[in-house]
Amino acid sequence: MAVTQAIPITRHPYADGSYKKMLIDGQWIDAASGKRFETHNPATGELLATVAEGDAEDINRAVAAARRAFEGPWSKVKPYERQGLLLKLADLVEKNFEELSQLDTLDMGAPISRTRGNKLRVLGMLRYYAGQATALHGETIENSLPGEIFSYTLKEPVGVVGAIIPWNGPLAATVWKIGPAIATGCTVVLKPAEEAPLTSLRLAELCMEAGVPPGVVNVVPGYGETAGAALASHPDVDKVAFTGSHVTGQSIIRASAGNLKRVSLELGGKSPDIVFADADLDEAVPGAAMAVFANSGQICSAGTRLFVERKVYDEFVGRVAEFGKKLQVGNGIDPNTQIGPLVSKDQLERVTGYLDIGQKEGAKAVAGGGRLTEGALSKGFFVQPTVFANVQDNMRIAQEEIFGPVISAISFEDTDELVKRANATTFGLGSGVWTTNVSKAHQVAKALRAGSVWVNCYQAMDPAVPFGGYKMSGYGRESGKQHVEEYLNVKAVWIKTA
Ligand code: TXE
Repeated sequence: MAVTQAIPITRHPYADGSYKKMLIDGQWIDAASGKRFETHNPATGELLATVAEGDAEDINRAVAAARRAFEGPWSKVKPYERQGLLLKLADLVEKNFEELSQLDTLDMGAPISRTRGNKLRVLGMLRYYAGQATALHGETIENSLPGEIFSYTLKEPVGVVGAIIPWNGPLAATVWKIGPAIATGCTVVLKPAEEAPLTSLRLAELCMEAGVPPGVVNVVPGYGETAGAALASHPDVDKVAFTGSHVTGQSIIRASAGNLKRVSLELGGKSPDIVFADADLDEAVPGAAMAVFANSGQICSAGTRLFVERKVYDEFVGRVAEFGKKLQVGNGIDPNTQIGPLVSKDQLERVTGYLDIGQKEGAKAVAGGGRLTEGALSKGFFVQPTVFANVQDNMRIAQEEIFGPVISAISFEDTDELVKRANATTFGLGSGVWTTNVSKAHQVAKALRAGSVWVNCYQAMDPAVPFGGYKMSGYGRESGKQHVEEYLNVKAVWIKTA
């Protein structure tokens, strides 16, 4: 495995160690408490910025601003004008994309090749939601009542949306929440993750520059237990759109009960990635490896349970291990880096904890298996891309979300049995099938209980294609027309015409 050594990092204009305020009602302000927190580069430990630390009082202020905007001038803004704002924002994001991708890389560690590679998707999302803004419509419905009563539906924005996002892709996550809110005429209070708040704040600046009116997009950085919990339980928030862990997802549901706010949840996973012996193994080896190693395994739909047909198990797992060993691990800002650090010390401890658990459970690390501390890497949270062989279904490394670059390779023989085993998880987010047999691909795709099935590819995403979970991976869909529906209420109108 190659290791990227220290490289000089030019100071980023938005991560130069200075102080960043929060955005409420179009104003950049301090936290009511005056508190601040620090955000660091997980590759080097360097301080990137201090950030205003919002808590319940700031959430109250932001929700009040979002409510005023929702009931005031924003409600008069026409669909084509909301579309124009999103298109303007997309142009600004395009113009500033290099800066935004560097900011994601600095704040959460992902390789710059990955954050730059998100361009098409992020711009596509904004332009897709722009298109949706002028495509919202209800229905006229023929009813069976006696007499002359006409019925139709109106689609109305759900109201003030509390958006709570994680750190594993801040730019895309922010756009995924703000985009549908603007498209539908909602207003939003967004709480970025404490580990990586900078890109959301920079994007909020671009929203202002695009002309998004005050109060429509508010960003309150802070911690989950304070700012996040206050948003989830706020009586004047109409919907919470949450992405994060299933445990926090459960607490969001409990917190939402007070005013029965709408909730959509995009949670974790333990996704099966299934390789049949008839697959094109040359394609499947890098495909299955990067289904986990991409973003250092910090992707909710990563294909972490690698099921391989017994006939090719040894060969295939050996090749995936070799692939993992050759990956270039290092500071994400280096264009040659393929695998960056984990986001935080907590995440490092969690992942290395699972590396120990895997060994103790009797799995064999055929690649990686530990932390990386040589040279410049000693300052960051780096873990070797790891492949565990001889994994059994009931091991913790085969059941629990690790959220690190760790593959658990499991063998199978019988296809019917395999489907049951692949579905034997509390999660249901992603899944993969590698085969050259079209019938088998369709059969298995139908039988898997997961929100996405990728056949002979993994992690393909498009703004028009819905993404979301079954079971404990959450509910609601992001992307696609289903996403926009999550931000709309349906009103039935009855008119007696005679
Ligand atoms: O998640 P949290 P963490 C999984 C992954 C990871 C684990 C822990 O397995 O190892 O979760 O990561 C906010 N009320 N995923 O601790 O706690 C928090 O501030 C309201 C999968 O980062 O879910 C942050 O903004 N909000 C995942 C956001 O929730 C609260 C991505 C996510 O934090 C809160 C990230 C509370 N009580 C982690 N507590 C995915 N689905 O992609 C925290 N938050």
